[in-house]
Amino acid sequence: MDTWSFGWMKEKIGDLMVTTYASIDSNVHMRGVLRDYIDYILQPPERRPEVARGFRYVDPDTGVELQAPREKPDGPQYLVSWDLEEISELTEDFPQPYFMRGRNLLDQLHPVTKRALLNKHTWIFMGPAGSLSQLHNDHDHIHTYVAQVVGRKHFILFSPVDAPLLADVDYAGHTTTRKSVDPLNPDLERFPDFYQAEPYECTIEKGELLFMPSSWLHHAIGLEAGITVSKDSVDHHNFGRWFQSIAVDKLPKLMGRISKHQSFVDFPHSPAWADRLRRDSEGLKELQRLLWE
Ligand SMILES: O=C(O)CCC(=O)C(=O)O
Ligand SMILES: [Fe+2]
Repeated sequence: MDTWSFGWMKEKIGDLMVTTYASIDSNVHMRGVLRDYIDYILQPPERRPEVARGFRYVDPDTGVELQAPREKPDGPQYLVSWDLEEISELTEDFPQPYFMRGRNLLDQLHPVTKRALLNKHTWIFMGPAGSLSQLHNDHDHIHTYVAQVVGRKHFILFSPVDAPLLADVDYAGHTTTRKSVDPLNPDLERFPDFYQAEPYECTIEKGELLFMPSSWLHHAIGLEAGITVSKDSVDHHNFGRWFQSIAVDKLPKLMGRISKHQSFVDFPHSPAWADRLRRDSEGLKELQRLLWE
């Protein structure tokens, strides 16, 4: 069986618990098993239930089960940014494309460092027709590629130069989530200069790959039931912005994560600040105050 078919996924990893969102930006989260989610994806839209069989709404922060979503779902259930590194036999199918081979800093980091500092860098997006990723740019100014494995997906991209016309952006031109324009239905009161921005549109099909350089904004919508894999990269073009983002802007978060990481916990002579942060959550707050106030 084709490894990357829905059938293979159901058979080999169908028991996995997954969390789906009502769009990349949604606070409506649902939890259930992958097998039931794939059945939901493959149902014709007119017969698709509101929630996949066996799935339950969960609180986005605590994961605790909810009777009803806290807001209206803005799209069908979407398995967003699922960590492909959980499924090691599949990760190997996604090396860097030829133009990034040997120059992606993230590939050269020790796996433990990468996990502790940076979390995950290879993602799957899986969903039915209509799966929605609202306009955003990616975390920490990474470059990314999206590889279409099953189905077709439509993308609208904008250059970072146009970002202020399309979204609330921070000092580094990075979008603040949930605040960008919907390019398919722009709110011209909030984004009066939307039509001055230049959109680039494309549809990617099975076997095609779209490379999105650091800070390019993108909006994606599934045209069919599909699977997309995306992989991050950092090279000399975005190193400065990436480093600024992970090591300066997110320093408190980063230190909290490092201090709790297994490799530090196991290490008998960890620095005093790491010990303190581990034992004392107030320590982290204090550090945050020091850095930000
Ligand atoms: O496929 C999608 O819905 C969005 C992909 C994306 O935003 C990404 O890989 O950065
Ligand atoms: Fe993205």
